[in-house]
Amino acid sequence: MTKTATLLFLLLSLFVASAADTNGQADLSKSLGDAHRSDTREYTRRADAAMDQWRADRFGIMIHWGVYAIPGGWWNGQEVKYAAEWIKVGGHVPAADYDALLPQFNPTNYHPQAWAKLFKAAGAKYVVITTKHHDGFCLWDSKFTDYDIGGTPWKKDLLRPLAEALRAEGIDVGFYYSIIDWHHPDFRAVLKTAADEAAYARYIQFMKDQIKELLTEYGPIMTLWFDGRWDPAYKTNPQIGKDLEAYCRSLSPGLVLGDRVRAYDSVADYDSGFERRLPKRKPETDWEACMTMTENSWGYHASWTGAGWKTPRYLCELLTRCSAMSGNFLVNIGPRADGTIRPEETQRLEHMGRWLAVNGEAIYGTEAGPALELPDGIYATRRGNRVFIHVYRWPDTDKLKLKGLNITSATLLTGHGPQPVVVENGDTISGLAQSPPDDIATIFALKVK
Ligand code: FHN
Repeated sequence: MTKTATLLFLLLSLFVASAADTNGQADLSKSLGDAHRSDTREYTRRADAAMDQWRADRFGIMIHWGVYAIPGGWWNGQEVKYAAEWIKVGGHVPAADYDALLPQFNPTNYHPQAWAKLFKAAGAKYVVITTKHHDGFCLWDSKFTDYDIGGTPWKKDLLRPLAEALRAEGIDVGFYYSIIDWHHPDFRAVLKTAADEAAYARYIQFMKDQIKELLTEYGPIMTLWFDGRWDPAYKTNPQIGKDLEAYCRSLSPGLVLGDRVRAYDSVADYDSGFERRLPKRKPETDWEACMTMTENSWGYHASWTGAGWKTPRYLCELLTRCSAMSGNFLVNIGPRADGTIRPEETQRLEHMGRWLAVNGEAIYGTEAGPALELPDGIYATRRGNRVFIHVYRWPDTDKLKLKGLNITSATLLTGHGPQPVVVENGDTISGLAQSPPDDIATIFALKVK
C-alpha cells in the first residue's frame, strides 16, 4: 500500500474508530428517530435449545487480548488517548514497528485453567475472547496467515487450552472475530476500483477459511461475535454479511450470532449494538450489552489505575438491569501481555461472583419481570411464576409496596440463606430491616398468582 493510501486508510480508520459500532447504530437510530432500532428492523426470534441456553446464561465475560497489550496504550513515551487495542491507528504506529511487537509477545504467565476458575468464581456462564481483533493478529496458529501466535516466542495456540478449561468449568465458549484487518493485504475499508473488489473478495474467502478453523477445530462454540462492520466495503454490501452468516450456520447449526455479522439492515439472533450502554427500555429482540469496566478501552491500558472504574455494585446493577429487560450482560477484561489479569479486574469479578453465588437464581434463566411501577433502584426479573425483586436502593421505611402484584409468598434470598418475609395485602413486603443485608443488592423471591 502506498504511503498516501496508507495515510488515507489510517485517517479513515481514525475517523471510524471513534465511530465504531456505536456510531453505526447511532446513524441508524438517527435515521429511525428515537424508536429503538429493533422495533423496526426485520427480526425472527429463535426458539431453539441453543438460543435458549444463550438467554439463560445472561452473564458473560469478554476478553480483549493481543499484542496491543504490550504497549498498553503508550507509544514512544506518550500515552495514546485512544482505546488501547486501537493503538496502531490511534497512535499512528508504522506497520513495521507494530509488527515488531510479535517477537515480544510471550505470555509465560498465561494459565487458562486459572482464568476459567476466576470466570467460574465470577458467576459468568459464557466467555467471548478476541481470536483476531482489528490489527489482524490471531491468537491461534492459523493455516491461513503467519501473523499469529505461531510467529511469537510463545508459538502455542492460546484458544484451545482456554476453550477446554472453560468447558471443564461448565462455561460456554464464544469467539470474537474482527471483520476489519489492518494487516491483511487484501482487506479494504472502501472499494474504489475493480482491483479493490478483487482483493476484498480474496479477503472474504480468507475470513471464511479462518472462521472454518474456529468453528470446526475447537469443539462446540456457542457464539461467534463479529465486530467491525461499519466500513463502507462491508456495510454497503449487505449480501456479504448474509453470505458470511449462512456460511457460519452451515458449519455450526446452533451457533448464536449477534447482528454485527450483518450490515445494519436487520437483526440476526440478537441485537449486539449496545456497547458501553444499556437500552432505555426493553427491546423487542434478544439483545446483549457489552461493557468496559473502565472508560472506552477494551484491551489492557497501563494508565487505567483508579478513576473511572465501575464498582462491583454498579456492575451487578448493570447485570440486573439487563436481565430485567431480557438481555445479556457481557463485561470486558483486558489481560496484560504476559497473561496475567490485573487486580482491578479480578477483584470486581470475584465480588460479583460472591453476590451471584447467593442471588444468581434471580439472574440466570430469568427474563423481564412483570411491568410494575417500581421506584428507582428497584428491578424485577421472573422465571415462571417466580418474580425476583432486586433492591439496589433500600426503602427508608420497613415496607416495600409492589403495586400490580398478587404475591402468595415471599422469601428473602440475600443474606444468610432464604428467610420468609411478611406480605401485606398481597402487594407489600413488610418488616424490612433498617439497613440492607448486602452491600450490593437485596433480592426478594416472590411466588405470584
Ligand atoms: O473497535 C472495536 C473496539 O476495539 C472493541 O472491540 C469494541 C467491543 O465491542 N467493538 C468495536 C467498537 O465498537
